[in-house]
Amino acid sequence: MKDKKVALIIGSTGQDGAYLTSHLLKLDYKVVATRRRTSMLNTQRLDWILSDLKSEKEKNLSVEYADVTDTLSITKILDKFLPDEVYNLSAQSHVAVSFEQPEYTANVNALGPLRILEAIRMLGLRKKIKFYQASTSELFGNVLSWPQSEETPFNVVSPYAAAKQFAHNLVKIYREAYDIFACSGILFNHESPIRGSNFVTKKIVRGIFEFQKSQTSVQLGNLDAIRDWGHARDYVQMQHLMLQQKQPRDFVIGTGKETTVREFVELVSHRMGLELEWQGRGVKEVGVCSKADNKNLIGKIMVKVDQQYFRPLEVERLLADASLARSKLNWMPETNITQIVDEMVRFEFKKPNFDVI
Ligand code: NAP
Ligand code: F7E
Repeated sequence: MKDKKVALIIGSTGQDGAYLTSHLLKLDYKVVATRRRTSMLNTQRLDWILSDLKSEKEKNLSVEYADVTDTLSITKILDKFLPDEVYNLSAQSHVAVSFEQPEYTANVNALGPLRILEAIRMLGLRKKIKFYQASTSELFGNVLSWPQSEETPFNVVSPYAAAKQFAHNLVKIYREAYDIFACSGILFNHESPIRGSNFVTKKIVRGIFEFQKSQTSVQLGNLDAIRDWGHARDYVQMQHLMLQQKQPRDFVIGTGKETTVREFVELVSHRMGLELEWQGRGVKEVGVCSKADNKNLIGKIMVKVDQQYFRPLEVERLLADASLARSKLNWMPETNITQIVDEMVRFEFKKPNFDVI
């Protein structure tokens, strides 16, 4: 019998890590999934997504401590499990937080992948391991052309993106200098019910859910930012497909559809049976409830703009051209924005405050 492939997922407790772990277990991989030592439980997303995979999980999943700021832990885990595929999904992934903690962000997002690639090289595993790096549409930053493809020049505007650009360049350098099968997925925003609660989509879904219950308003920053939002479940399939190519290369992944933060608020409100009217401008803008079954909600402020959620520099508009992924890997996103909203809202009603321990 052929041995199972072994995949190491660094950052398995995050949104993508949980979906990818589930996807690879279903594809009959042995999965080594890393978690960080934290003072409270941090595996609830992984546990939730694997709850229907009990037997695969017991047989084929090993959850291990590792941290990309700790070279020894990375070297040890590579040496112990000798994986066929390594997915580096670890990051300080919040763009606004990267302005508050630029050094930490660079340590995790830039030096983290460096430590992994060097460990692969120094352990003599460069011919065995295929490496995936989680790159990002934030590399396009203050974008220089629309829509953005693999050919679009980068123009980063945050410490997060600067660190990710270092990692992106490094992947190319290790591929060319040492012949390591290494590639980067330049992924546009992707969401899901298990999106971290301080990203705007989850914050909106949770905020409007709370408004319905207790009439508290949700405070947001730039309502006019435009994003190309897809579903994490669709995007992790692409991460795996990228490592099955004959030759390593980087791909842009997105839906090719634009939505503003404001429109996302309207979609979520509508899905919850509410409508709102926008009043005022700039930091004085509010969204006032104009339709609801519960008449007590009408006239109440659902959404407030708050200066503290604006960033020192903003990525205003992103839109993917993922035609290379479509033609070379036969990949298409399966979930549209209305379905994403629907899934996130249904989850919030079933499991309010899921990630709050
Ligand atoms: P996420 O939910 O924030 O997950 C990040 C993961 O990295 C978590 O498992 C986290 O552990 C782990 N981590 C953080 N610091 C670490 C360290 N020092 N050592 C080891 N692990 C560490 O992010 P995501 O949305 O799943 O995104 C996955 C990757 O794709 C990230 O690299 C992100 O930058 C990138 N990306 C995301 C998007 C998107 O829209 N989601 C788009 C483009 C690129 P804890 O659970 O303990 O915090
Ligand atoms: O912001 C605006 C904000 O934090 C989206 C990460 O996964 O995708 C993500 O980064 C937009 C921005 O995601 C609030 O200014 C308004 O324009 O949900 P976000 P992001 O910054 O696009 C990329 C591709 C990654 O790689 C990252 O890892 O929404 N916005 N009001 C707000 N954003 C937040 N977080 N909170 C607000 O209150």
